[in-house]
Amino acid sequence: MDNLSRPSEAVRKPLVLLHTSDLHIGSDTYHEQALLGFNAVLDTAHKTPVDAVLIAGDLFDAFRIPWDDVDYVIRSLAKLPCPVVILPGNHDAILTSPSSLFPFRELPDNLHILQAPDGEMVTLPSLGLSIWGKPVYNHEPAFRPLGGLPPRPDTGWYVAIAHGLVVDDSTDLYRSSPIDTQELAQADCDYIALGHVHRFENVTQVHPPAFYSGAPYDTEQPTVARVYLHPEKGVGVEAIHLPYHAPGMHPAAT
Ligand SMILES: [Mn+2]
Repeated sequence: MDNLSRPSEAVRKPLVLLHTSDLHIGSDTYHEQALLGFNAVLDTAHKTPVDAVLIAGDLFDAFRIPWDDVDYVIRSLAKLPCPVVILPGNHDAILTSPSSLFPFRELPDNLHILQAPDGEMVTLPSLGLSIWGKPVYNHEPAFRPLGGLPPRPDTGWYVAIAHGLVVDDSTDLYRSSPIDTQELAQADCDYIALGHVHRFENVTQVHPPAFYSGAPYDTEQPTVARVYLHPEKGVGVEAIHLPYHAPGMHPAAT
């Protein structure tokens, strides 16, 4: 056996990912709108084929929200015909507290919640896709959402998920959960799926493509991002505009 007999890098197949964030289910301020936004994301995932759904943080709004909301969200995600990878954001204490999802006993097989404080990798062999993310346990300047991104796996596509604020330079590092432009530029992966800012935004630093998906409600331009991973054409990202339901508060980042 020599090196030549080893299989080369697994063939990357074209994939379509649906990238969302900042749904804030259970919000006191816009409870119904949050559910409408979530439903719009589900509709998008059901109507057009997607290989995986990525939720880049703030799926839920707070630790104490109606259990019916949690139950509805988990059961709805379970009905999607693809894997769902969830990165807890700074509002998602319900996802990082060991016992809070206990009533489910077992979570649905297609649900992957990245809970390891130092970051966690999910590998989906059937898709040839690895996804890494570090959940927000402490929303503070010392927490670096992209810090410690592991080296690229040997095979397949590699996507990072991060929930935090992209800052222009080191003078902005007093902000909580900062992601600086150097980290974006140096990340050795194929796509960075971002959450925390409630608007669709391209923050790519030459490479790799890095986008905020925007929120599916709570903004006059609700969006979800569709990400195309193609072995020859490269990576493409488009904003899918969702219905606008009602006026609400418009925080740039909460
Ligand atoms: Mn957030």
